[in-house]
Amino acid sequence: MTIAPLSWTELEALTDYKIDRINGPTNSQSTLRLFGQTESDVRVTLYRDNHAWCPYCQKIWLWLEEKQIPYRIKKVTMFCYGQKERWYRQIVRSGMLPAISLDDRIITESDDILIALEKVFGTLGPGMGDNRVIPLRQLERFLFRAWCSWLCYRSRSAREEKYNREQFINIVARVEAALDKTPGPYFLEEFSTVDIVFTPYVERMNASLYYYKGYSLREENPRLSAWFDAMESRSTYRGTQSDFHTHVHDLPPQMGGCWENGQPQMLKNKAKVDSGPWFDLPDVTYPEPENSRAEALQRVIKHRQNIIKVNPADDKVFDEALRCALTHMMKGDLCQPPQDSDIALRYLRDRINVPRDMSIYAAKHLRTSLEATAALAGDRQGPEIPFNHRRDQDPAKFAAG
Ligand SMILES: N[C@@H](CCC(=O)N[C@@H](CS)C(=O)NCC(=O)O)C(=O)O
Repeated sequence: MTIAPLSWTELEALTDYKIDRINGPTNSQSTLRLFGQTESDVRVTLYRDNHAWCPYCQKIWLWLEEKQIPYRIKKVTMFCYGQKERWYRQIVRSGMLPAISLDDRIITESDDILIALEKVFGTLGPGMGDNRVIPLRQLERFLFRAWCSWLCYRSRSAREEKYNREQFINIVARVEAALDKTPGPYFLEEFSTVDIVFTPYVERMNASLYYYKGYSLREENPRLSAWFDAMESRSTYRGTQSDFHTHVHDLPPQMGGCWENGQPQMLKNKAKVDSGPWFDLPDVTYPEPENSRAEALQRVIKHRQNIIKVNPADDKVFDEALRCALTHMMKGDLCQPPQDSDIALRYLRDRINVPRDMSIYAAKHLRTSLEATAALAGDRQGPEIPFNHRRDQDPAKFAAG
């Protein structure tokens, strides 16, 4: 039995999700963070990408959040998503992200930014130049390069694929050994800049190797697994954390390609990331917050006009289909969508961006309901997600917020 779709007014009544973007937990929608201080205390502006995707931006973002430095956020479009804003080119000619303005001085390059911030606001544990930190920063770069060699170049033979995998796993063993040197879960005695430096790419490695290579970094390495769990105990990290689907489809245009190895485990993992069940993925372990459905609902309601406008389906058809999916998400009962809305629902399922749009658990619920509802209409997939660019996600098509 299926139920009738709720109206937008009825759906609105089912969510009271609200966060304090300025002083509340880390979130990707803020344009000002004060941590209980006043606007006149703000000395820093962070320029970061609209999609909360850029790994080097995540480094600076996390650091500012951990140190609770009041700052403003200005969002900029990355080349692969759309047109770079002219005003940003006037500040940073290359258009590269991140940048900060610190007391009106523009600084680029994420490591230089951290060093400049440390000089003014103090370090987070030992600083970037400390001799406990430097070798670990180097290890992070070794890991990054081994990951790129395995993921971003097409192997010419099974032997080469195996070699690249082994090279990566050897460096992971060094990371495990480094984590093993301290009694706690972090790289040093306490949480520090080192954990921040490792975070962006280790998160992206976990997602991409699972999907393109059938290798589960987080599950196969106990110390890294404990490290991820510890990171997820921090609301700062949770606010910046992305999910597998977002990463695996954002990475190819940024990295110049990501190559599948076609092995059975890889194919299974890929199917799960693309079509669910999303709750079975090894991308998150902290307990799900009670309000994650309400969060997903609130975020869709807020942007529903644009979501409907950019969808390939007729507006009226998709409006009803979307309400069916949201009704399913909130009530748990299936709701028959209009004929031929399968493509439209899967188009949206594939374009939820975490954490830009919502948090990881909210996205899992929304993807699940979009898929369950689409399955009632048919088995057609939406248009393929582009591999060389992501202009299907051009922020210019969406209202700010
Ligand atoms: N070495 C630089 C690398 C920064 C970088 O590669 N940024 C990329 C995004 S992750 C970028 O801005 N690309 C231009 C664009 O995509 O618009 C740093 O550490 O800040």
